[in-house]
Amino acid sequence: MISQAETRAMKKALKLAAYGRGRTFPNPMVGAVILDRDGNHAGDGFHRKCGAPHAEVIAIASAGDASSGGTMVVTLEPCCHHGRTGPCTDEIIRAGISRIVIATTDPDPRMSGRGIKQLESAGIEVETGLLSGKTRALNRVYRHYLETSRSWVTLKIALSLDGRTAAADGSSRWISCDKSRRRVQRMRASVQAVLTGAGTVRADDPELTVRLNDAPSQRQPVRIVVSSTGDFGDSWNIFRSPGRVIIAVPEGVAARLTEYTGIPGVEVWEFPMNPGSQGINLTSLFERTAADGIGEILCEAGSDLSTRLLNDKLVDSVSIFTAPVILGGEGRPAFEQLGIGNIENAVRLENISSRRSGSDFLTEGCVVYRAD
Ligand code: AOF
Ligand code: ZN
Repeated sequence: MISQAETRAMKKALKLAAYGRGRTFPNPMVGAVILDRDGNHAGDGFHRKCGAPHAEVIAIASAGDASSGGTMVVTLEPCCHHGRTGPCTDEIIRAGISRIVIATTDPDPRMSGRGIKQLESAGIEVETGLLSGKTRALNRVYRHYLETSRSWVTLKIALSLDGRTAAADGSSRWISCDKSRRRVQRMRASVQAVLTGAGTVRADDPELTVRLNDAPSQRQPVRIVVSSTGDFGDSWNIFRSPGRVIIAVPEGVAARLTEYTGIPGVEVWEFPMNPGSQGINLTSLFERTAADGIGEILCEAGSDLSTRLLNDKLVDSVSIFTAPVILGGEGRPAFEQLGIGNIENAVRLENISSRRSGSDFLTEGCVVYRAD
C-alpha cells in the first residue's frame, strides 16, 4: 500500500528530478525524497549533472539520522554498480532505510531490477510503479539513448493553416506569432544542440542562437549544420556568433573548409555518404552527437533535411506550430515525397499534446514508426 504522503513525495521527487534537465545526459534525471518513521519530510535531493552524486546519496545526506527506519521515495531504481560514483544501494542499506518506493526500474542493463533485488535481499520493503508513466516520459532521452545509442531529435516546424512553411518566393518571416517565436527560443535553450541544413543557412543566414531576456542562464546550444557540399554561400552569421558550431559534411569535404575551421568554436565532422542518397549518413551523425554528450537536438530545417530525417526514421518527436494564415498550393511544403501512397501509411504521432500559443496552435507528439 502506498500512502498519500508517499504519493506527494513522489510528485516532489519528479519535480526535483526535472531540475537536472539538460545537464545529466547520458545519465537520467533522478529525484529522491526521504520521509522519516512518522511519514514527515526529512530530506531530498536530485542528480544535478553527469558525474555528480546521485539523487539518493544527496537525499540521505540531507536527511541525516532521520533516514534510519525511514522511507525513500525515488523516481528511478537505485543503482548497484560502480560507475563514475559508487552504488546507491550500499548507501541506502547503510543509512538504515526500511522502505523504498520506486517509480520505474532502470533500463540500464547493469541494473534492470538488480538494484531492487539487492535492496530486497537486505530486508528493505520495496514498492515499484508509483507515477511510472510520468518518470518514463521525463527520461525519454535517456531511454532512447540506451536503446539506440543516438541523440533524441525533435523536429520543429512553423506552418500555415494549409500546411505550407513559406510563400512561393521562399519568404517566411514571420509565419508564427511573437509568442510562438519566444517559445522556440525557450525550446532552443532547453536542448543541447540545434540542427539545420546548408540550404537554410544559405537562404536565411540565421544565427540559431538563444536570445532570451529572461533566461536564467544563456546557455547556448551547439549549432549543427549538415551539408553535402560545404557550400554556405555568403552566410556567416551562424559561424561568427559566439558558441560551438559543428559542420557535418561527407568524407573528403573538410579540406575545402579551412576558412571556417579557423573561426573559434567551429569544427568540421566528416561522415560516410548514405547509400542511395545525396547526403551524409545521419544515423552516424546522431551516434556521434550522443557520444559527444548531446542528448537532445532541435531540428529547424527546410523540407529536404526534414524529409530525409523522417524517411530515415530519425525524428523522435515533432513540435508543429500552425498559424492562422493561408499560403496556397504555390507555397513551400514542409516535406518532400515520403513514399506515403495510402492513408494507412501516414506518419502518426503518439503522446500528443495540443495547445494554443498566442494566435497559433502548437501540436507536439512522438513519431510512431512501423516495423518493416
Ligand atoms: C541512481 N540515481 O541519481 C542516477 C542514476 O556513472 P554513474 O555512477 O553516475 O552511474 C550512471 C548510471 O547510474 C546511469 O547509467 C544510470 O543507470 C544510473 N543513474 N542512478 O540510482 C541517480 N543518476
Ligand atoms: Zn546511484
